[in-house]
Order: sequence, then structure tokens, then C-alpha cells
Amino acid sequence: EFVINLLKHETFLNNQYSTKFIDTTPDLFQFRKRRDRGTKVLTYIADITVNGHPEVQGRAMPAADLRPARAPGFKVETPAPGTRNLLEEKGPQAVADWMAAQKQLLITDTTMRDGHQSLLATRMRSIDMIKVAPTYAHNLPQLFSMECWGGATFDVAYRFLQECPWQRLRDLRKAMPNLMTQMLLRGANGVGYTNYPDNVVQFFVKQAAETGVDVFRVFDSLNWVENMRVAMDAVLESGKVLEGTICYTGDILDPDRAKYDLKYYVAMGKELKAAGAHVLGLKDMAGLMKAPAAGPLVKALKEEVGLPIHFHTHDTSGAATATIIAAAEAGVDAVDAAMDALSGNTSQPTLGSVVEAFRHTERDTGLDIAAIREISNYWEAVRGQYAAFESAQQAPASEVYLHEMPGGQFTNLKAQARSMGLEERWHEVAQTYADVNQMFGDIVKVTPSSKVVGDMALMMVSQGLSRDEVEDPKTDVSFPDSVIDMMKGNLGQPPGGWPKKIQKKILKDEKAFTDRPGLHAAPIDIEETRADLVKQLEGKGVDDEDLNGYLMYPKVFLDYMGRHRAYGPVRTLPTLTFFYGMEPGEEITAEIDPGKTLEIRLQAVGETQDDGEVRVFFELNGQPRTIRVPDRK
Ligand code: BTN
Ligand code: 3PY
Ligand code: ZN
Repeated sequence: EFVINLLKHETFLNNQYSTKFIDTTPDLFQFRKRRDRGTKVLTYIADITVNGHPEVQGRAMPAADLRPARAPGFKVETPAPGTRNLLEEKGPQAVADWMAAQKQLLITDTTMRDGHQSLLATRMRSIDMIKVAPTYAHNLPQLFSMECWGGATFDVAYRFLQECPWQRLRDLRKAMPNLMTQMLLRGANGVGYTNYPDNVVQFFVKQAAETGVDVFRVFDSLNWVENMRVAMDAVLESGKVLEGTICYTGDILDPDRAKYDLKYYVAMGKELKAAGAHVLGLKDMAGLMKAPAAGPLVKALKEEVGLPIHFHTHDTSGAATATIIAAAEAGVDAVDAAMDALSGNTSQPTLGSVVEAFRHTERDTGLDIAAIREISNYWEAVRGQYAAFESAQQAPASEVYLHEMPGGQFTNLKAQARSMGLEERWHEVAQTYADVNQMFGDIVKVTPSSKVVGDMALMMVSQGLSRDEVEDPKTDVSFPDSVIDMMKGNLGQPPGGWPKKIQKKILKDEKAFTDRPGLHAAPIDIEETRADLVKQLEGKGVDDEDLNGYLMYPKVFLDYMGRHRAYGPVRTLPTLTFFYGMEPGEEITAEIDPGKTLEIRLQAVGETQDDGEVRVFFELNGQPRTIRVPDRK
């Protein structure tokens, strides 16, 4: 093996080797022998220390005097039984019955999913969640659920955080044995941006339930129940809680926007109940529901549908807590909130403040406000480490009623606008987003339909096109692929169908379909795909979790695996180390496996050598180690 490596080595082949070659070319030995995990992790730290992490380049730095994030202690020895125990003992219908029967306002904590998705571009790492999860279990056992998975967190974990989303779920599930975990599932779009074949969605839901999801909030980006059935049936099959979800848009109080009126929502709620939902989700992804609308809507849904209602909103306008209070007064059963330090603006309303609002009322949440403050203080320190990803609005704004962007899209679209040089024209993007919505017939905007509207708006602003010009048959417009795809019917059907004129202009002579996209997608041969993936990974075993990652995001998954081969398990590195590397003299620890802890000290960073490499000197568990990385700067 050594000889084979030597003969194939580029330097050797180019005749540039000397007697020192073998000493200075450690990869000769590492090629087949496989470097151990410790070495891989050191290579990652060395690379980041020398070259920086591309994701934080040019972005705001964490404050120099950042306080370390320490999880609060436990107030009891063992966690009190919670909703998870009820689900395990009596099943999902018993959870729904209990919800409806009891008085307190139930609270879901969204910090670990929507909170950071909406404020920090979804960049929060698992380690920062896992550290505080046992504190939730011990100190806040009255929580209804912990939303901690799904939505954008799945692909961001692989794509940007170099970690496995399934492992995050497994670890959180284990750390909070008494609390239900909750995920956001985009119906037939899974945790992706496009419709998947039915059996891919079924395979995904089965795995999510097995690895640790207890509550599935299932929605469709056009509110088309037809397109939610495969996912909903799979959840029912798994024995977990099905939260069939209505996405709220428009304004039921506005007589000029009659498309989404009270009757529309009640009818959809009834469809979801008939489809088997245990709980009715009411998802106000942009934070458009005004307090005076919440009362009549919740009341009508409670009376006419009869399922317990779980309300989700965003505080983009600054007025969402008022909406929660109105919803609670009308009898909503559960609401979402984010821990104070990751709340407000495009995130959820402030958990501690919602809890306080109901203190000394018959809907008292039963949650310990001191425990909430301690956990929020932890999140405050965590948030400081992600300064590079802060980009949301600085202050609440009523502009949300104009653009209607989902909180989870806001930071993303702003970052996209920035990368296209359109950041100063943000308010124009907002207005154009609203124009595109009207041009498309006033649709529900939530992942992935919201991304399509965003793509179209950015294209129009960057090319200086108005709605009139786009609609004018005489103007030639080159539409984004995502727009063409949606108009073909690939995301399903909005209420009333697509506006014919613009659809015709976008599709030219291509045909659109109006039945379910899943009917057009042949089932995937799961075992053949596994065998193919094993080959691509050169014989490495592929379990169902990996296979699900690959089926949702083939390229993102393979890139992740490629980096994993070079860098090993970097998921437990402290967040500042992960993004900024280490300083000479600094020492960190990382538990790469249960019981296997690396103690890492960075001694020094050498000068860049003639061959363009830098030597980085470490101590790993007391032993000196030298790592060479290319200087790419
Ligand atoms: C990412 O690529 O977004 C996350 C994984 C880290 C990859 C490392 S960061 C230093 C080096 N430079 C790159 O462009 N990729 C690797
Ligand atoms: C998602 O799908 O990621 C969302 O947060 C939608 O609101
Ligand atoms: Zn949301």
C-alpha cells in the first residue's frame, strides 16, 4: 500500500521529490490507513484557524467579552412526567383529548427550530441545544412540546454546519425523555423545496418517528389538503401526534380580501379533521393575524371543527403577543413562543412574557418563570456566538402587512438580496414581493411557495421590471425556473387555480397539470438507491437515516459525507472554535463520542512554507501533534 501511494503521488510523478519527501508527506501513510478521528478534527481546527470559515468571512464578530454559555442546574432530581409520558402510555388521541380537556394555556418552545431559523439564518449548532435540553426536561416539564426539528434545520445541518440532523434529533430525544419533540414537515415537500415521490415522503416520516419526533406539524405551501394526505397518513401510521395545519394569510377582517375568509379556514379545518388530524395547527408564518381577527377565527374553528388548536405566529409586526392573548381568550389550546433571548421580531413572541401575561388567570401556564429566565440567560450567551448570522430586522415593522414574508424567509431573502447587491433596495424588494403575490393570484406564501415569490421579486428588482411589464404579452421576460415549475403545477394547486393569463405567458406552450404532483413521480427503488449510495461512498455502510438524507438532498448529503471523511466528527467542537478556529495557548475539550473526550491545545501556528502549507502545532490529550494545512488565503 505504501508503495502504491508513493508511485501515485503527484510530487513523485512530477519528479519533484527528494529524500525528505517521505518525511514531509504524511498523506503517503494516511491514504489507506485512514486517519483517526482525532487527527481529522485537528485538521478541521487547523484549516479554520489558518484560512477562516467561509461562512463568517466579512461578517460581524462575536463580542470580545462574550460570557460563556453554561446550562442552568436542575431544580429537581428527576424530571416530572410530561406530555411524552402520556403519548407513550396512551397514544396520540389521548394527548389530543387531554389538550382539549384541561384549562392551562399550553406552550411550545420553538427556540431550537423556528427561533434561530428566523433570527440566525438557521445556523444554531446541535451542541448548543443538547447542552441545555436536560434543563428543559427537569425545570419545565409542563411544556406542551419542544419544536426542535424540521423546516430548514434539516438541510442547513448537512450543508453549513457539517453535522447529521438525525443525530441531533436522537440526542435531543434522549435528553428530554418527558417532553414531546415536535417537527415542521412541509407535506409532500418533506423538508425540501420540491415535491418528492410518495414513498420517499413515507420513508422519511417513518424514520423521523423512529429516531424521535413525537408531534408532526404538517402543512402545504398552497394550503392544498390533497397534497398533504400522503404525509398525514404516514404520521397516523407511525402512532405519533398528527397536527394537520392551516396556513394563515391575508386578513379575515378585510372585506376586499375575501379569498381567505372565515369560511375558507373553517372548511379547511374540517378537511383536516376528516383526514385524521389529532390537533389542528394554525400557522401564521408571517405574523399577519391581528388580535381582533384571532378571537372570531379561533372561536369558529373550535366550534365548527372541534379539534384542539395549536397556534403559531411570528412577532415581525411587534403585535403578536396581543394576538396570542386574544386567541387564548377565545379558547386556543396551545401556542408557540421562543425563549426571551431568541424571541421577537421575525421570531416567535416572547415566552416569558406570554407566561407572565396569564399568571393569576384561569389559563396560567404552570411554567416556572425563574426557570425560564435562567434558560433564556443561557440562550443569550449562545446567541452572542452567532453574531455573524444576525441579519434580521432591527425593529418590529408594520411593513409585514405589505409584503407578507414568512419570518423564516425574511433573513434568507435579505441575505440573497445582499449577495445580489440589492440590500439598499430592500424596501423595493418588499413592495415587489407583494406585487408578485397579487400577480400570482394572492397565494399562501410559505416554504416552498414563498421561495418562488422571492425568486421572482429579486429577478424583477434586479432587472428593473414592474408588474405591468411582466404581465404585458409584448415584453419578453425570462422567468426563474422555480416560477415555471410552480406554474406547471409541481407544487400543487392554490384555491381557485393559477391566474390563466400569467400562467400562459410563463409556460408558453408547455402544459400544466392540476392533479397531485405525487401522481406524476414514480416511486423510488429504495434498496437500489441504497446500493448505489454504498458504491458512491466506496463501500461505507448506509443506514436508513443516511439514505433519507440522500433522498431529500442528494448533492448536499454527498458533499457533507466528503467533508466528513476529511474532518471527522466536528459537531461537538465549541461553536466559537467551529467558526473561528483557536488562538495559540487556547485549550478546549470536545466529547466526540460518549466517554471519548479530546483535550485540544493549540501551541503555535507556523509560517507558510514554500510549498504553500502551514504547520499547526497542537497537543492532543497531552501528546504533541503537528498538522499541515494548505494556506488558501
Ligand atoms: C462549509 O463548507 O460551509 C462548512 C464546512 C467547512 C468547510 C471547510 S471551512 C475551511 C475550508 N474552506 C472551505 O471552503 N471549506 C473548508
Ligand atoms: C419552513 O418551512 O421552514 C417554515 O418555517 C415555514 O414557516
Ligand atoms: Zn414559523
